[in-house]
Amino acid sequence: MSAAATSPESVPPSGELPSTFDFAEYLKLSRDRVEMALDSSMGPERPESLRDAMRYSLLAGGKRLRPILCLAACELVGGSSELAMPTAVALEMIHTMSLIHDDLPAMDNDDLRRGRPTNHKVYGDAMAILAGDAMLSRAFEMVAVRSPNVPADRLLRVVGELALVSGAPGLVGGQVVDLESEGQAVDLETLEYIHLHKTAALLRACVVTGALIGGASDDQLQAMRTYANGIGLAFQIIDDILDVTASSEVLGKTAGKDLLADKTTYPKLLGLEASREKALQLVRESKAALEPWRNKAAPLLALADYVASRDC
Ligand code: GRG
Repeated sequence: MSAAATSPESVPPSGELPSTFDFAEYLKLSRDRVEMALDSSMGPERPESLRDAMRYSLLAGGKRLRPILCLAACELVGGSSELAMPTAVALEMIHTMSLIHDDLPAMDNDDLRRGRPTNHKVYGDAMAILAGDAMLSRAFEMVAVRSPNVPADRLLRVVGELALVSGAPGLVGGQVVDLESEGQAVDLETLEYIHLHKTAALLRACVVTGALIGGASDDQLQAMRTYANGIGLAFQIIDDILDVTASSEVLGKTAGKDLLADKTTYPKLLGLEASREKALQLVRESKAALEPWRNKAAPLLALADYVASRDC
C-alpha cells in the first residue's frame, strides 16, 4: 500500500480505515511528523549550552511510541492529530527527561542511551539535571502556551494528567520504589506497582490526553484507560525480557543491567516464557477494550501488537 493510502488525510470520511492498513508505513509517517515537531519545539534559545544538552537527548531518536499513541488516540475519537501534536511533544519531553535523570550516577548510572553516550557523560551531571528540569517545564509550556485551537477546558485536563503522571502518583513514585527495592526480595505486587508507575502511567497519559484533546466521552476515556493499562504493563514486561535476551547494540542501552543491579523483574519471578505469555495476554485484553471502534482502531490495535513484538 502506498504512503498516501494510509496518511491521516486519506482516512475515508466514515472514519473507517482500509482493511489493509499498512502499519509500517503508518509508523514511519507518524515518526517523521513527530521528529519535525520535536525539532521545532526547541528554538534558537539561550543559554546555548542548555539548549545543546536538551536537543542532544530529545533529538536522539527513540521509538517515539508515546507521542504516536497520543496522536492515534486523538484521531480515534474523531479529533485532528494536528491539535494533539504539542501534547504529543510534551509527552516525549517528559519521557526523555525521565531517561536523562534515570541514567544519572545517583539513579541507574548508565553510560549508553538511544545508541549514544548518556546526557551526563557528555554534558556533566549538573547540566544533565538542569536539561531534564528545563525539559519538564517545557512540556507544560507546550500544552498551556503552545497549543492553539484546543479548548481551554480540555487543555486544563491535559495539564492535570501530565502533573499527576510526572509526580509522586506516577514516574517519581515508581522510581522511588524501584530504587528502594534494589537488592531486596520483591514480590509480584511490588514489581507491578513499580512497572505501573514507572512505565505504564506515562503510556496511559499519552492515550488519555490524546483522547481528551479529541473530545472523547467518559465511556471512550474509560476504554482508552483499559487499553493503555494493558499495553503499559506489557511494554515493561517486554523491556525486562529484552534486557536479558537482546544486545546493547540492538537496544541502544546497556543490556543485562537488571541482573547486574540485582533487580527483580518479570523474567526473574516468572521465567521468560511465562513473562512472554503474560505480556501477550495483556495485549489481548488491551485490544478487546477497543472493540467498539472496530477497524477504525487499526492504528492503536497495531501499536498494541508492536508493544508485544518489538525487539528494541
Ligand atoms: C518525571 C519529574 C520526573 C522524574 C523522573 C527518573 C524517573 C523520575 C523515572 C524513571 C522512569 C523510567 C526511566 C522508566 C523506564 C521506562 C522505559 C521502559 C523506558 C524505555 O522506553 P523506550 O523503550 O525508549 O520507549 P525510547 O528510547 O525508544 O524512547
